[in-house]
Amino acid sequence: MTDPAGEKATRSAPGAARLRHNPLVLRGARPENPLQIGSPAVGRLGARYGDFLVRLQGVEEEPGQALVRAVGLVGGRVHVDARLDDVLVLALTSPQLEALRAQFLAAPVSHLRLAEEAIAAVRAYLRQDLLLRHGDMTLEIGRRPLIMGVLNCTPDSFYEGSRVAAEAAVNSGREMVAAGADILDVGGESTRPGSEPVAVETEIERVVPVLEGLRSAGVPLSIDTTKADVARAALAVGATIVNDVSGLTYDPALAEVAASGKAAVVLMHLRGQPADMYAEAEYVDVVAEVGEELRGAVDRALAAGIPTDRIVVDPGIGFAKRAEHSLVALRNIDALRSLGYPVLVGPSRKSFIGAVLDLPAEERLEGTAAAVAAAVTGGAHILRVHDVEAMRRTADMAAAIRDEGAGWMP
Ligand code: HH2
Repeated sequence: MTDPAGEKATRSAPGAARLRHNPLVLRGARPENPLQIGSPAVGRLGARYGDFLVRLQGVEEEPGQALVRAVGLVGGRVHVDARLDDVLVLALTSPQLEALRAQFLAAPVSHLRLAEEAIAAVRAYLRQDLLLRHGDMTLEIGRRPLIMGVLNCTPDSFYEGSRVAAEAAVNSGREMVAAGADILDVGGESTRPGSEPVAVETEIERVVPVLEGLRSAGVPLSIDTTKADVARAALAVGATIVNDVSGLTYDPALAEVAASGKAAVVLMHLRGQPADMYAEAEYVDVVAEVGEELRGAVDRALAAGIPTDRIVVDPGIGFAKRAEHSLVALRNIDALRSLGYPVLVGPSRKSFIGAVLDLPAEERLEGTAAAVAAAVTGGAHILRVHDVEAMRRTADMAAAIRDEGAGWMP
C-alpha cells in the first residue's frame, strides 16, 4: 500500500506535517476505559464498535459526507463532535479501515486522503520500533521506557533538590547513570513561571563544564535550552540532543543549529512565555490542540532540515496548562503516538501533582510515580524525571504490566 505520508521504511517516522486533518488515534476501545475526549458518546461508541477511534478535524462538508457513508458501508461508525462540526471520530477495526481506503480508490483525492490519514495515524500509533538518531549514534525507542535524568545547573529551579552547582552536577549525573538513566538533560535556565531570564554567557558558563565532565558518562547528553548559541556551545562539547521547551518558537536560529549539528530535538508544547503562559491555558480539546500545535513544531523542524528520525515530541506537562489540562494530556498521552515520533513526558514533581495531593515539590515523589506509571501505560517512550532510581523502577514495572499483562482475554 502507498503510504500517504511518504514513509520510506518501517523504522522511520511518517511526515506528520502532511497530515492536514490532525488525525489522532484515541484510546483503544475498551468498556472499562471510557474516553474522556469529546462527548461521553464517543466513549460509548468506542466501547461498542471498533478497535480504533480516529479523530479527524477540519473535514470539509462533501468529503465528510462521503466519509460517513463509506464508513457505514464497511460496517464502522462515525461520531460527529457535538461542539465542533468539522470533527469526525471514526470507530473502525483494522480490516474496516483497509476496506474504507478501498472504497475511496476511485473517489476524488480529498476523499481518499481522509482514509489514508486515518490509516497513517493508526500505523504510527501502533509502531513499536522507532529509532532516534542523535549525533552519529542511535537510541532504540522500543518497549522499554527510557529515563531522562534532569540536571538543573541553576540557582532557581522550582524543585530545590534539583538545583546543583557545576562540580556537584557531574557527580549527580554519574549517580543518575548508575541508577538507570538512559539520557541526561542538562539545563542552565529555569523555566518556572516568573523565573528570571538568564544571559546567554551565563547559561553557557553553567552548562558547558557539566557537559564536559559528563562526556565519558556513557549516555547521550541533552541540552535543555531555547537558545541557539547555548545549543551550539553544548553540541561542541558532546551534547547530541537539543531539548527545546519552546518547540522551536523562541529562537529562530535554533533549528538550524540543531540540523547542522546533527542533533536530535525534543519539541515540547507550550504557548507564550514562561511569565505569561497561564494566560494562554485555554483549550476546547487540549489533546487535539496540543497534537495539532506539535505538528506545527514538527513542520518547523523538517523545514530546517532536521530529519524525521531525529525528532521527539512532548506535550509540555504544566506549560500553559492548568492542572486539569495536564491530567487530561497525561491520561490521553497515547494519542500523541499518532504523530509517529517518540513521545517524551516530563511530569516530575510538577504543580499539577501538588494540585491533586496538596503537597509541596519535596513531597511529590509518589505523585510523580503515579504520573510516570500512567504515561508508560499509555505508551510514552521517554520519561524526564528528577528521581532516577525510583522512576526507573516505576517505569519498568508499569511497562511489564502493560506488555506482559496484554495477552489476557476475558
Ligand atoms: N519541564 C521542565 C524543563 N524542561 N523539557 C521537556 N522536554 N519537558 C518538560 O516537561 C520539561 C522540560 C521543567 O522542569 P525542571 O527543569 O525541573 O524545572 P525548572 O525549569 O524550574 O528548572
